[in-house]
Amino acid sequence: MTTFGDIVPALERQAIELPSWAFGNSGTRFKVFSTPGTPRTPEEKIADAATVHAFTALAPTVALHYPWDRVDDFGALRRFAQDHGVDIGTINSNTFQDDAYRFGSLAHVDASVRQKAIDHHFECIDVMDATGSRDLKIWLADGTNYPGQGDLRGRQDRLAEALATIYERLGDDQRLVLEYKFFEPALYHTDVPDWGTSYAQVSALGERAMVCLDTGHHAPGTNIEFIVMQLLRLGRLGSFDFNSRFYADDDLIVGAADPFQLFRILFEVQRGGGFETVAFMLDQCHNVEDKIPGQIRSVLNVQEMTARALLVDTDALAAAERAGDVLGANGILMDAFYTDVRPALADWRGSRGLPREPFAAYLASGTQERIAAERVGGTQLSWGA
Ligand code: PSV
Ligand code: MN
Repeated sequence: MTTFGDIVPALERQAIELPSWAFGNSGTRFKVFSTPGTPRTPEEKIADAATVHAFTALAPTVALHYPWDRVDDFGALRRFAQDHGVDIGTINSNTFQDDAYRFGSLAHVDASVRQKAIDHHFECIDVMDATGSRDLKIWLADGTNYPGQGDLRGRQDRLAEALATIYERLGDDQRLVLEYKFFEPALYHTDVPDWGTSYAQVSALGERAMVCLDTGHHAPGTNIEFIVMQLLRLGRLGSFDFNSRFYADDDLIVGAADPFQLFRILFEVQRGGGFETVAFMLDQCHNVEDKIPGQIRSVLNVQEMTARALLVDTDALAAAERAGDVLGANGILMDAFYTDVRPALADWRGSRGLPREPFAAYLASGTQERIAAERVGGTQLSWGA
C-alpha cells in the first residue's frame, strides 16, 4: 500500500511552468474576447503568473513567447519576475506570424527565409542568456496544403540543417526542445507532425535536443501515454505542453476533457522516472473564462492527477502483471485513479501555510477585482507582438 505520506516528497518537488500567453486574450478565428484586468505588458503577465504561484506553490516559472513578450531589457524582466517570487522559464520561438513564412520557415525552399528564421532563433538564445532560461522550444507551422506543393524529403533535409545550426549556438546548459503537431495551420502535411519525426530530428542533433509533447497535438484516440513511455525509454522526453482537447488543438484546461488520460500519462511519467527530468508546462488559452483562476484550476488538476498516479501500488501491480492477473492489475490502477486526493491535499497545503483551497481563496481575495480596476487604459495583450 502506498500512502499519501509516502508521496509527499514527490509532491513537494512538483513544479509546473505557466505560459505567459495564457494570461493574454485569446480566442478562435471567429472572435477574441477580452476580459477585464487582462495584462497590457509582459510584466503584468508575469505578475499574474506569480499570483498563481502565490496561491498554489506549484508554478515557480513562467514561459515566454518571443517576440510576443519582447522587452528592451530581459535581465530586468528576470529581476522583476524574481522580485515577484517566480523566474523565467522556457523561451518559445515564433516563426508563424510573419509574411515571409507563408511557405514555411526552417524548411522553406528559399535560403534567405531559412536564414531569417535561424536568426530569429539566435535572438531567442540571446534572450535565454539574459533570462537564464534552460530551454528553447521550437514549434513550427511549416508544412503544405496540397499534395505536390512541396518536396517532402527536401523540406525534411533543410529542416535538419537549420536545426543543427541553431543547436550549435546553444550554451552547454541549454536545451533545444522540438514540438510536434499533426496538423494546422498546414493541412496536407506538416514538417514535424509526430513524435517519431521530432525524435529523428532531435536525435541527429545531440544529447541536449529533446522532444516536446503537447497533449493537444494528436489525432483522436491516440494512446498518448504509450508515446510518453517510449520517449522516456529513449531518453528524449524534454517537456510537456499540457492542455485538453475535445476535437483539435483546443488548448482547454488540462484534465478538463479527459482526467483519466491525464492520470494514465502521469502514471507513465512516474514509471519512467520522468518526474526528475521532464519539464511540466501548460500550453493553454482561456477564451471565455478568467485567466488566473483558469491557470489555478489547471495546476491543481495536474497536482491531483499526479498524486493519484503516485498512489498506484507499483509492487502489487508488478506482481499482478507477472501473474497474468489482468483484472487484478487493472483494478490496482483504477483504485488509485478513483482515490479522491483532494482532502489530503487540502490538509497538506494547510500544514505548509498555503490556502487549503487555492481556487476559492483566490476568488475570495479580491485580486480579480483589483486588477480589473487597476488595469484600465493601454492595450490588452493578445496573440501578436
Ligand atoms: C502550437 O499550437 C502551440 O502549441 C505551440 O506550442 C505554440 O508555441 C503555442 O501553441 C502557442 O502558439
Ligand atoms: Mn504547445
